[in-house]
Amino acid sequence: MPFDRRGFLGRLFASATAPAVAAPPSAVPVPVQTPDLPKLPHKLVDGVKEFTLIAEVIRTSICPGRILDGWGFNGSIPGPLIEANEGDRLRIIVENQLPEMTGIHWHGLEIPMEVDGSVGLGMDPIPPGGRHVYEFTARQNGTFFYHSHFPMQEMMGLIGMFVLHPAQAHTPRVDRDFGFVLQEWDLKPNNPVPNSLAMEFNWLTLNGKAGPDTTPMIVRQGERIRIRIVNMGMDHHPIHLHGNQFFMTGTEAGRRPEATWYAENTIIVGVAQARDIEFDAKHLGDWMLHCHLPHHMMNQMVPMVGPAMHHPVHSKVPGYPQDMWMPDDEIYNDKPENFGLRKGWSGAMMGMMTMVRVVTPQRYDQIEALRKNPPKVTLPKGEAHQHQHGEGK
Ligand SMILES: [Cu+2]
Repeated sequence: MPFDRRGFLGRLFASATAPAVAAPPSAVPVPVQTPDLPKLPHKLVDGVKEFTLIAEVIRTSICPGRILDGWGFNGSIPGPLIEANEGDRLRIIVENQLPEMTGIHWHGLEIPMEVDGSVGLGMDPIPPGGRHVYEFTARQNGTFFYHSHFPMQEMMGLIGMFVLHPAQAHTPRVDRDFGFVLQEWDLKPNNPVPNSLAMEFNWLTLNGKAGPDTTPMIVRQGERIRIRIVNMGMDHHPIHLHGNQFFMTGTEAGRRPEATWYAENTIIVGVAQARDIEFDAKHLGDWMLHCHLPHHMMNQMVPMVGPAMHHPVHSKVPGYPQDMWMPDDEIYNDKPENFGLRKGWSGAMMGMMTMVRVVTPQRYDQIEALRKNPPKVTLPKGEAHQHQHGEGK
């Protein structure tokens, strides 16, 4: 897509000169979709939105056959999305079902120090079996996150996205709003417990899934899309979108002025940062969205050591083998969002990788029908579809 200079300058000009006109009431923000991740429910108690966040040990699967025994929230690694509005009074009850103390920090929020969650400075640690009530008014909007304020617990998975919506949608209003949490895992063979001391990682996930097990984003051609990405690992991730230029419209500190936007197709999401990108989905296609670090586009990397490296083929061709191609479509084709993908598609999807599928209205309706009435899933042998809740009790 060529850079749409006229459109960009037109918007820039308009934002610089047009009087501030309040958006119509229909322009409320669309809810955020986090593929493969649940949303944390809340109840309204005397005008306060009350959430219960349970830190616990969780067994999950990041790819068929690859179990992760990590730590997360409410049965999910990363934790479920917390979604609320600017101006809301929030009460978040954190229950610690971990075998050790913890404390949860609300990253990027301007709130009193006593509820910031920095253990030691503003509060005591929450002991195992204990609970702590955080209550504050949300005075910002944007993409934030929550995480354990103990670093090794972060590396075990205790992280989640926290979105605060403005009262009226930012302009241009998006039709769809997606959110992803990036994580890294060092999983040794035959050990589902991540090595939290690692500096190198062999499994890379988006919302707790490695490609091709990540669920694609489905959008209709012509819609405007926002994707929010949060990174809480050891590495910075250059996230690349195929076939579409986008604008970075927000950071972990909220919305950026439109005059500062410029076109990109790769954006570095640094550690502890959030990045919002937006684009008009003009081009039909199954467009990859992935970290571009070569190692992060892989699953189950292993060093080239040991007897296998002395095999005759290996000694004739130094460095062989390197890349692999293991399409296994049938494991994933039961997922409605994968309907209609080209044969062999799963061979291309690994590691920190997902897709934006820009589809025709007809294809969109087909996928929607499948989502409402999902096909019967036949899981292959060895599939780890376990989701044990509350193991840490
Ligand atoms: Cu990366």
